[in-house]
Amino acid sequence: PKPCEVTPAIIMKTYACQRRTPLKHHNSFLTEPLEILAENAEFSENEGRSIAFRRSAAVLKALPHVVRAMDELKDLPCLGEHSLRVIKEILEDGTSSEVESTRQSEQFQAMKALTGVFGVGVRTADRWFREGLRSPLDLIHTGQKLNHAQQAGVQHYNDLNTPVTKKEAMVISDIVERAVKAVLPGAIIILTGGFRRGKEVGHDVDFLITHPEEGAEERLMPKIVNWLEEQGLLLYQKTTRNSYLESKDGPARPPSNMDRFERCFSIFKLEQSKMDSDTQVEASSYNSSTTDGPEERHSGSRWRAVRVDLVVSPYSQFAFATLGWTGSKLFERELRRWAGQEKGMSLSSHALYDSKQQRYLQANSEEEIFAHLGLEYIPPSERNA
Ligand code: DGT
Ligand code: MG
Repeated sequence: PKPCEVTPAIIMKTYACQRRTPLKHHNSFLTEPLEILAENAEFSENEGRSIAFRRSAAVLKALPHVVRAMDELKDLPCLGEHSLRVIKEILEDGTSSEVESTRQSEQFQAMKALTGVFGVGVRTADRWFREGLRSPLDLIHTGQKLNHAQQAGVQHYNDLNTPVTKKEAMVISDIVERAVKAVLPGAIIILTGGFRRGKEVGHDVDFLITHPEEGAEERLMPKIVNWLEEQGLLLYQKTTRNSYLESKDGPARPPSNMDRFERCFSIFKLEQSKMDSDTQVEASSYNSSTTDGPEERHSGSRWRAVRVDLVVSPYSQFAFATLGWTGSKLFERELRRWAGQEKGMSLSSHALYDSKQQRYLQANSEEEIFAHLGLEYIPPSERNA
């Protein structure tokens, strides 16, 4: 070793979309507690506070080493006073009292359980909490009025809270591919969301579908859904129609970051082989009955419920949709913030609008979008902010 080797200073950029954030990092012992506080802030609808904790956690995820002392953090961006206090406590005592009491709190646990029901958001969960409800079972016992999504959410609660494996995602990919190819030959289907970023498990499986011939994708979703329903593969689905295309004056500037694609929130019935349900998952549910009673489950667990999101995009918006649906959620948020605050642009999953030039910037790939934004290209596997 050279005599006076100096550790090079780490240059940590401010926006998560300027940095590489791998899936596996060195500081989970700090990021997980910070994300508990972020989640708790979301439960009380304190978005600013939640984002602050998530940004702090994201900076630590991008560090190439384990944090051992507070002075290693002094030149890092995004670490607010509160996050630093929590980090300090963990470095000194091994745990943070605030995080541990949050984890143990009745409110946090109830909100986690209630928002864990598919179709239930923070508002509804909070109302139920204030009415004294604590778990999905309480919803049944007190005879709460539930919409269709929530009914499915309660019915398949355990399955939907069991992480989806990559293997299961691959089986579902095959099914979706068969469905789409059957109703629109030549269509393109990509796996987006966490699995595209290299995650081993997810809470759902996300797909984006398009066709190279612009317009061929219109009204595609009902056909896909029909095909899946005919095969008995769906336990629940709700399709929302694209309203972006239908606005009066052509592609209006997207009003918010909520996108307007044709989208299907669904729950798949995934057949599992009886022999070895851990290692062999099969997509063989042709002419399976629609029995969804627990009897079938107890006598061998032959299928399980999995959340699947399908999105259809016109070809001209496909690059934007791909970028927008790959995540992570914080990475997406940071991209939009960068575009707005640093570039005077407005980015959505449909388009990129340049306010200075007063025009849309076209792109055929994610690389081109990063280039328009003046950002170094970050591949999906390093968007795990
Ligand atoms: P997961 O499923 O928990 O393993 O993690 P992700 O990263 O797959 O998260 P997910 O499935 O909630 O969403 C995938 C990405 O899609 C997410 O990073 C942001 C984007 N996304 C989700 N919902 C919407 C939406 O309503 N509009 C838009 N534009 N993007 C969305
Ligand atoms: Mg996902």
